[in-house]
Amino acid sequence: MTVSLRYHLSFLFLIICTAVEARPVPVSRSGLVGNAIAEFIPVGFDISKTPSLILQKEPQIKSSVPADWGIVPEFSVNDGKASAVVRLKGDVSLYGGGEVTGPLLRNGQTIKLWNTDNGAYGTDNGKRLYQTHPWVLGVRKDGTAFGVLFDSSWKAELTTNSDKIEYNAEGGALFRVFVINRKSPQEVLKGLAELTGTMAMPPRWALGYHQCRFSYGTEEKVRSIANTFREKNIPCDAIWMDIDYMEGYRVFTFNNKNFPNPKKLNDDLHQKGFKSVYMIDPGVKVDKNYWVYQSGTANDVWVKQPDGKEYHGKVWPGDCAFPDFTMPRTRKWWSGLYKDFVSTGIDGIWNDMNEPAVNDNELAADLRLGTMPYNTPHRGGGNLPAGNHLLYHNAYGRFMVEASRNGILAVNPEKRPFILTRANLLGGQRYAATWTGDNLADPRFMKVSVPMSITLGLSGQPFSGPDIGGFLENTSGELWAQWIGFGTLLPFARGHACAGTNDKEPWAFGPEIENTSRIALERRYRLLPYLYTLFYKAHTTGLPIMSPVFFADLKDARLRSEEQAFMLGSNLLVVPAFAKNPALPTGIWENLHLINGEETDAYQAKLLIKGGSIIPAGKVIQNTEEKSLDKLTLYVCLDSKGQANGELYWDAGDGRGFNKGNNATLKFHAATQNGATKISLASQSGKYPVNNEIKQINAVIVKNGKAYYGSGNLKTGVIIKSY
Ligand code: MIG
Repeated sequence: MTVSLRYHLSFLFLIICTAVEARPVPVSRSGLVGNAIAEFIPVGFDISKTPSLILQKEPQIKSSVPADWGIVPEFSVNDGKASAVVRLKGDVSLYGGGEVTGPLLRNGQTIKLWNTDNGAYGTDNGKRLYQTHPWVLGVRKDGTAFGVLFDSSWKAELTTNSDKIEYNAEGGALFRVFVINRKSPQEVLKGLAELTGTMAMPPRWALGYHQCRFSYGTEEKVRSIANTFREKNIPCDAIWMDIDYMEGYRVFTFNNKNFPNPKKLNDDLHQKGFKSVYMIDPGVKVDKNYWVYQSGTANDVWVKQPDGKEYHGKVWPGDCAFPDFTMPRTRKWWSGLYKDFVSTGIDGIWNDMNEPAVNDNELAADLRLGTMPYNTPHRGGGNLPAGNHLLYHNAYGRFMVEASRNGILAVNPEKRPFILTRANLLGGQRYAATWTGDNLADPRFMKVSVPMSITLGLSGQPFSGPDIGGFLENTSGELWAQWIGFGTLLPFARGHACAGTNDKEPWAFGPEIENTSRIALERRYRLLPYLYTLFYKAHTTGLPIMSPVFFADLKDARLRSEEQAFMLGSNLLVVPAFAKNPALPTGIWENLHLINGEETDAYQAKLLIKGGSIIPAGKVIQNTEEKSLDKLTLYVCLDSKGQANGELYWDAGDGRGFNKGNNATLKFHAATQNGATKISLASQSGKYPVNNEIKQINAVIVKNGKAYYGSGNLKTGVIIKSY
């Protein structure tokens, strides 16, 4: 090749590269829409083409972005695909991205935002899970922080490198970017909640332990599981009905043979202090004699193919039609389906397979999508444009749970709905809690469940947890014991098992591990007052329930990637038994023992209470309907000045009264003088008569590994001398 030809070729190469190079798109408008929250709108952004499916409400620009703002997105269109880049300076720890596997610290990670039924997700195929959270949290060396929200639901890729955050959509429609720039990650997460809303306050029973299996196949089996919990005094609040309760997997039906009397079953469960949760999938069996299919057809709610024919995909029942949830009338219709169903006394709903997952194995290998084809049209309506599946796929589950929630609320307006969903979109925390899908009974999945749930909390979704014990494959007693030893301390605590696997109830692994399970669950129930307080905080502010350890000390660089241990609120540190050399915060932290014998059980996570804090704990109860607060125990760990503070939030546990002042917040304070510590009620607000429930208070000061006891009541406080 001559030099000149080579020159010409490289010149040509350059031209080709420039042709597919990103076309920069300037910002047309930007401004502050809230306290240290900036909105950046690119030229050509059209809200009627890219509606926000994430934001809680349309923000208003109030003032201009300060000149020293620093975190500014650069928009471009690259080969017809919209993208945004945020360049970073200095040392920044990156987190977020919602439901992800892999490490807590996300520097150098890429994920696909395309909700996918990705069971047994591993380090290789786990770049793409069931949910979409186009959100990154950055924490600088000094502890100040920022968050970047890409307000788009398109199929996309999100890369979090130390020098830049990149979001590349697979569609051309430009989208907005929101940047929150505040003094701490906690403040940034509050900002995220200001934009996208918070988790609705769940009913208190949802904080209890949940027992599930695919499936407890008959009413008798459900009853015997429930009875065994009570006989064995193992706390539990809910039994779950997976798909086999249905008639041929037809949603909103009951199988006559195995579930002949769901009303009676639910009543009986209630009698014993259990709640019932039933699964509902989006796929509706194509069956002309099935009322849901008939009424969906009559209401013209089904997703259609580009040629106008009804789209059918295979799921459990065989050929299914799928509600086009982008249409307001579909959501209304779907809400209405819950009326008779929930009226049988159903307490909670589980929405699964709503990525939507479609079994399309019969398609050619290169078309195997596991969902609808990309060009499947969705009709939209209301504020929503018509758009194809690439735009709406990631919002399918979110629209479904919004409709489910509204339907359940309409049946029982005085009850707090509880919905668990597998697929969701950032913002969807307003409608449903989540779990981390089909994990494997394997220590690797046990360990990764910690950073997974922390990351969900750092992405606006505080109420999550894994299938304790692992869903797929058999679980050994050793793995179960390890997992339940800390799994009961995650926000959502449910044991689950796939069809064909061994029994995975707390007693299934012999008497010793049964005892380990009991202790682990009793610890959770004792912590209910503290947990409930954290849930309320999450509901009102958007702060996570489960947090990374570095939240304890934003300036301690050692803690930034700690992902074995975690925090519950800011006063309790949890160190799972599997943790090897976890990086823990400095300062005063004392061991907290809640249950006799727990300290000798090697499977129990270590609990550490922070110096200067008071943790309210209840008594051991078998379910959350039982009164927990008498006696109330205040665990106290004094700071170097002999002081401590703590808080308890309480209300009726269900209903909407808590929103109208029928709640109680008690603040406790401990102060030390002349060797005696007085622990007392410092303030009380709210109308809920919690004082009737707390007749006695026990206080326990933990210091240098020893415990010192005293008792009193709300009026007298507690005085502990000589320790
Ligand atoms: O194709 O309903 O993730 O928890 O047990 C599997 C049966 C469908 C997937 C869920 C799992 C559930 C299972 N479902």
